[in-house]
Amino acid sequence: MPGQYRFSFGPWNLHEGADPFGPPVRPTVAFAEKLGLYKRLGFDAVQFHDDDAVPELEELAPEEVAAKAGAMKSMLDGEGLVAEFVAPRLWEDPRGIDGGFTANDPACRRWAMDRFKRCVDIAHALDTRLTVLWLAREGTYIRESKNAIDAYEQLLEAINEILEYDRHVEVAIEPKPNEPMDLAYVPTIGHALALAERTVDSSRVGGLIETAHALLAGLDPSDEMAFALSMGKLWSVHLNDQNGLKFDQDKTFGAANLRAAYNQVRVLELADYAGTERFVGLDVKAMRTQPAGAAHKHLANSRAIFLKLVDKFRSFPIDFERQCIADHDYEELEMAVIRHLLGE
Ligand code: XUL
Ligand code: MN
Repeated sequence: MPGQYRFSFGPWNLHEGADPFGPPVRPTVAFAEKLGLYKRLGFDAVQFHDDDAVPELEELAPEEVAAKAGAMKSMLDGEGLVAEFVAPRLWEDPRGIDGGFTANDPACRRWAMDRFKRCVDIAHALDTRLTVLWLAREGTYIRESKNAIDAYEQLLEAINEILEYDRHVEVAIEPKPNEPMDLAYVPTIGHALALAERTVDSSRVGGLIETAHALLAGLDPSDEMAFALSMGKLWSVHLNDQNGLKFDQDKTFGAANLRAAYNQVRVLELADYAGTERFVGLDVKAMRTQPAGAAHKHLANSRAIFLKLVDKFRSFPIDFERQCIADHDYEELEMAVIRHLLGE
């Protein structure tokens, strides 16, 4: 029996529609209202940034952070939801302007480390071991502004410090090659898992692969996932889609390239990802044109497309595939895939 997929998304996926060229176009949805949508849309878990869980945490004393994180846990319990992970949002604070762990200013590096520890405390309060590091501004606009060799050592030291701070915490690195930076450190899962191997406890450092981020690196998301799966290190995914090498679009899963989406589902199926009990995360944005009452459809649609592609994988004529492979007739196999996806 294959495992059952469980789905997650982040509260930022229900958003007001602002982009770099225009203001919000939809009213803010209150957090409690967002939580109410999860089960209705078929989701079991919430992805958190630290300040999604505890807003304005920089203004609060440690006891207040703990109390607010506890209140958030009760809200989750009330909805029958769990937290999938908590990620430190280092990229919005002025102290993170030059990157956190790789900032040139040592005071900023200390702040980033402290913020990561607060994030781990919040994860603990929300009853999850998993933290996610999207290394947003850990990189450069111009190469000469940092020593990249030192930067990789600083990232290693930061992860080591967090592994030692909490004996149970897990760190999943979410690689992305660019945006907001011109070039980011740790651009691919290969970089992330090589770094993981050098840490003091590599068994607690893995990866989260986002479709759009792999595409922005010019790589195939399903092969990136396969690499992490082959090492037992795919601890979450951010499924979405991306129409070429542009800004990070976070389109509905499968909306730009259905064949590539099928192959991501296929690799998760081949590895029995559902059996690992890790979540299928989405990181998708509603189109700016969506009216307020319909700005959640991208989530339910992405999940539905994922499940339809699971059915496609499970109903593929496997004997025919084997025969094509035995005959080296990959043209015939390609046609069979297309026919199957077209519903013939
Ligand atoms: C940024 C991105 C983030 C992370 C969470 O491109 O994907 O939303 O997934 O911090
Ligand atoms: Mn993401």
